[in-house]
Amino acid sequence: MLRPQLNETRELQPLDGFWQFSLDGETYDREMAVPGSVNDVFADCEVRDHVGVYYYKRDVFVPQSYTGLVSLRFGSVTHHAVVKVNGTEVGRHKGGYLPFECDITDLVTPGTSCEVIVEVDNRLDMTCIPPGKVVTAPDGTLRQEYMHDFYNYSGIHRTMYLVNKPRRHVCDVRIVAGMDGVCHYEVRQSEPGEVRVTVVEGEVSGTGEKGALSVDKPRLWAPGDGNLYTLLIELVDGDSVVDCYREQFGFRTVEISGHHFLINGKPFYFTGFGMHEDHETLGKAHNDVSMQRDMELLDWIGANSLRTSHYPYAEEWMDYCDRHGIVVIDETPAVGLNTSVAGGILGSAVQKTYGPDSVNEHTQTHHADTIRDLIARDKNRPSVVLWSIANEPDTTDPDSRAYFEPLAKLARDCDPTRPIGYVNVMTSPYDKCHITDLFDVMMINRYYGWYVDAGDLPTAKIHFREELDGWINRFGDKPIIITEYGADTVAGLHSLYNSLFTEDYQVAYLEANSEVFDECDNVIGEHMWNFADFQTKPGFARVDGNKKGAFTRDRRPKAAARYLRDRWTHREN
Ligand code: GCB
Repeated sequence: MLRPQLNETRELQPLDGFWQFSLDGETYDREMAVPGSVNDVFADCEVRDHVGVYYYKRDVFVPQSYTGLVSLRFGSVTHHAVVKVNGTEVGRHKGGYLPFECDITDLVTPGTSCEVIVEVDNRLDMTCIPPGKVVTAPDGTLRQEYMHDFYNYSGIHRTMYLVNKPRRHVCDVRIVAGMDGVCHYEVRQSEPGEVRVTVVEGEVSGTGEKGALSVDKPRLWAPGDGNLYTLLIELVDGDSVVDCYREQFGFRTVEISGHHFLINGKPFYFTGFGMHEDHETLGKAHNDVSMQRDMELLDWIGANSLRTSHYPYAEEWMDYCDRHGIVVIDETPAVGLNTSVAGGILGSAVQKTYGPDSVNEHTQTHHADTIRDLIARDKNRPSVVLWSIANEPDTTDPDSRAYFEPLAKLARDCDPTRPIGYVNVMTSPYDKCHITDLFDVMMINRYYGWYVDAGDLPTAKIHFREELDGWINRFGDKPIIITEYGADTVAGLHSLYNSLFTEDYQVAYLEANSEVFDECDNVIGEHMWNFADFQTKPGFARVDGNKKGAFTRDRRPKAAARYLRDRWTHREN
């Protein structure tokens, strides 16, 4: 899906700001800022603990110039949205982290205003990605249960726009551009007609919906070097351009050779983090300044990459990574497909993961939608080098194969140009996992020295080495990325004895893990869990959230941040 754009033929207007807000759709007695998570804003718990639907309302002025196709475009609404204009439903969307658009052309009159209501439902059930379950408490109120380890923030999380585009318009473009300087493109337009395409910086043009343009001696997009080009697409009618769209792309190749992950033919070693969109008060809402701060800290610490754990991040993140040469493992919101995992890897099996009352064919259908939509959104981004189709699903159950095989195939069909993977959980080791052979890269989350062998780093190292050997022996010479390893750490807590939860232990833990990575040629990347402390659902295993950050939630460095900076800024890639 293309992002809205302001240009010669298109207009847009952000609808950020204060909306009227209601819990019952009748009494609008509060206001709520957009974009924002609703949960940490109000001083009382009524909104925070509300399980169900809530309502945003405002009048939106449609400018006189909006005479084309007028739509409302949402970056993300978590988790379900029903959109109404002047009382008529114009669209609904399931899934909290991907964009959608509602056409409102026939319901609005340019030069007048209309009433927009967005009904947001924060409930997760087993057909959702991520899945969850609503239960009724003894006092009759509802509780949301879920199996992932981050707080269920909800709301209109990203900027929404009022958009005007020409009736004949560019619907989509797919660009594949490698080191050879050839930009293959395929444009989809709303109705047939003449198409002109130009690589602006390369000064080469062509015509037709599909073709290839060659740029002489292209400046490659590479890690740390976000060289971007612009493909200008013009829909032509006689002498006039009826629509145009500019899509940025980069010339680069990604491939796997043995255990190497090659970017532009050179082995790449991933340093960085699994992250979260998570901040005090903002919750999961996108904010440019907060994001920029995170990116600056990534640069300071020597991270060359990140994983969008555990859902697609705002498009602003992806733009930034494209521009700055930050390598991205792009993940769907499929987290928590595992009944034995409740709150990180703690917890015990309550029921079988795959089955009619649990993760089922409806979950799989929606999971497929998220794969399609994620790839549709990010397919032209040079920063994205690998699709992660799930985090820590249960893959010990033989039924996991029937669930994942079609999804892996779908991801490959949607994008034959990038490798695919899924992130493996510690409770599904090499001898129990039923799906790893379906993927190109082994991504594993391991907590030796924390969830197992806690406090005993010599034993942790032995166990970790044994497990890595096991993966290589069973699945052959494939790349392994350690997508999570970490230890909860209270900033400011110290000990001479490497006691758990201290900054000293976190550093010792990282040292021990790093030693194991450095001995194993197949390990081609390390993403520490997590970049920063983040909010989780309440539970005895979490003291005001997950504390595995290299930075605190307000982005102050722990000792671990300096350790990683030293390690990562001194390594050659
Ligand atoms: C994991 C999960 C992550 C948790 C982490 C933890 O394996 O992927 O979402 O936050 O463990 O800290 O327990």
